[in-house]
Amino acid sequence: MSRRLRLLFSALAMAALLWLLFAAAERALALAQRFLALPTWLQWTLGGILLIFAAAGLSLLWWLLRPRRKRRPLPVPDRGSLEQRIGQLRERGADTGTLTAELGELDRRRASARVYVVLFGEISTGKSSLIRALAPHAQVASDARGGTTRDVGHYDGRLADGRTLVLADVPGSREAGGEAHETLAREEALRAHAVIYLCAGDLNRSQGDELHWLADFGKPLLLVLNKADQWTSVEREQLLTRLRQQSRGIASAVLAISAGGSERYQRQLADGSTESVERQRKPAIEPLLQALDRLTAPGAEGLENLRENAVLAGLHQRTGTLEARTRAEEAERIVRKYARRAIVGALAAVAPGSDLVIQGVLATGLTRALAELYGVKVSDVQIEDFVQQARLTLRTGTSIVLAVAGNALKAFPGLGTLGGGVLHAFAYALIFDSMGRALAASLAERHTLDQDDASARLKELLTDAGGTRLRQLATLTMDAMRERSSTD
Ligand SMILES: Nc1nc2c(ncn2[C@@H]2O[C@H](COP(=O)(O)OP(=O)(O)OP(=O)(O)O)[C@@H](O)[C@H]2O)c(=O)[nH]1
Ligand SMILES: [Mg+2]
Repeated sequence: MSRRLRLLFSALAMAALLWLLFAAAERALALAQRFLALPTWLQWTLGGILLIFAAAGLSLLWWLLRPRRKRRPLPVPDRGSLEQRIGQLRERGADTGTLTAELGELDRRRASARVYVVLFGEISTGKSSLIRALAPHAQVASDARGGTTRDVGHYDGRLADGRTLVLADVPGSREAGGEAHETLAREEALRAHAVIYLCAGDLNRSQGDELHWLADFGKPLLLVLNKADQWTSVEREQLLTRLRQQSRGIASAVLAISAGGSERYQRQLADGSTESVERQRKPAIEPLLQALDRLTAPGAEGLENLRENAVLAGLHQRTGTLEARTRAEEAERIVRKYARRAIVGALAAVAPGSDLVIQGVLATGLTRALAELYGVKVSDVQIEDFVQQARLTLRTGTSIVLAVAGNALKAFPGLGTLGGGVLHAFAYALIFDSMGRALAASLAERHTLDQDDASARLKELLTDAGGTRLRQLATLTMDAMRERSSTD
C-alpha cells in the first residue's frame, strides 16, 4: 500500500473515532440534562441504583482479576521408587538411617490404627498448655519463656465423643537459632493425621507461610486463636474475621479458646509481706473439642491416605536433598583426584613453557566422570567441544592463573621449598579444580552439558579462587609433589 493511501486511511479512522467520541459526549450531556430535570426524589433513587450497579461491577471485576496464589500439588512418589532411591544412596555410603526410620514409623502408625493430632505453632502460643487441657493427666512443662518444649512428646487424649487419640506436643517455631527444633516439629506435623495450628493474635508473615506449607502437604487443619481471655469479645471477633480471611481454603475451622496456662500474682500476707503465687487459669476449649470431633470423624483409617501422602512427599524432598549432597561430595572427590593427576602430569612435562595447555586426556576423563555422576549423557564431540572452549578460556587467562599461583607460592611458604616446577604444578591444580567445580555446578543445575554456562563459571572460578580453596589446593600440591619425590 502506498504511503499516501495509508495516510488517507489513518485520517479517515481518526475522523471516525472523533465522531464517535462527540456522539458519546453529546448523548451523555443529553442524559445528564434529562437527569437534572427529574424531581429530586427520583434523582436520588436513580443515582443510588446506578451507584450500586457500578460498585457491584467493580467488585466483580476485582474478584475476577485479583492476583491468586497458584498452588501446585506436591509430588508424591510411590513407595517402591522411594525405597529404591534410598537403597542406592545407602550403597553410595550415605547415611540413610533417618529416612528408613521414617518409613518404619509410617508403617508402625498405620498398624496402630490410632488417630494422631499434632499441636503446631510459634513458641509460647500455648501448645503445651493445651495438651494439659486436653489430656489432664499428662506431665507437660509449659512456661512463659519461649522454647520450653525441646522434643516431640506424645500424650493420650480423649475426644468429646469418647474416642481416644494421640496428641503430639512439638517445639515451637521461630525460636532464634532453633532451626533443628523446627525441623523436628515439621517432620512430626507431616506424620500426624490432623494439625491444630495455634496462634495468639494476628498471623505474621512466617506464620502465614507455615500455614501454606501445611496446606501444600494436604494436612487437615484447625486454626486456633489461643489466649482468648486476653481480648475483649469485640477484639476477638475482629481477630477471628481476619484469621478466617488469611486461612481461606486452608483451615477447616477457625476458632478461639483459652488453653489456660498458669499465671503468677503477688499475695499480701497478714504480716504485711507479699508472696508470689502461681495459679492455673481455667481452660475454655469447648469449641475446639467439637471441631476436633468433626475433623477426626473419618477415623485413623479414613485419614490414613492423606497422612501417608504427606509423609511420602516429605520423604521425597528429604531424599532429594541427601541425593544432591551425596552427589556433591562424590563430585568433590572426583575433582580432587583429577587435580592431583594434573599436578603429577605437570611435573612430568619435560620443560613446561610459559603457556598453560590443558591436558586433553585428563580433561576428557574429568568431564566424562562428572557427566556420569550427574546422569547426563554426553557424546565425544560434546566433550571435545567443551575441552576446546576451556582451552580458549585459558589462553586469555594464562597470565591471571600464573599470577594467582605466584601469589600462592608467597602465601604458603611450604610450597616454595618444593623446588622447580611448583609454579606450574599449582597452576594446573587450580585449572582442574576450577574446571571440575564449574562443570559439577553446571551439570547439577542444568542437567545437561551447557558449554556457555560451564565456561562462564570456569572463568569466574579461575580468577576468584578464594582463601580456603587456595589453601586446599596448596595442600594438595604439596602432598602430590612430596609423594612423587619419595617414589622417585
Ligand atoms: N492468658 C493466657 N495465657 C496462656 C494461655 N495458654 C497458655 N498461656 C501462657 O502462655 C505461655 C506459654 O505457654 P506454653 O504452653 O509453654 O507454650 P508453648 O507453645 O508450649 O511454648 P514452647 O514450648 O516454648 O513452644 C505460658 O506462660 C502459659 O501460661 C491462655 O489460654 N491464656
Ligand atoms: Mg511447649
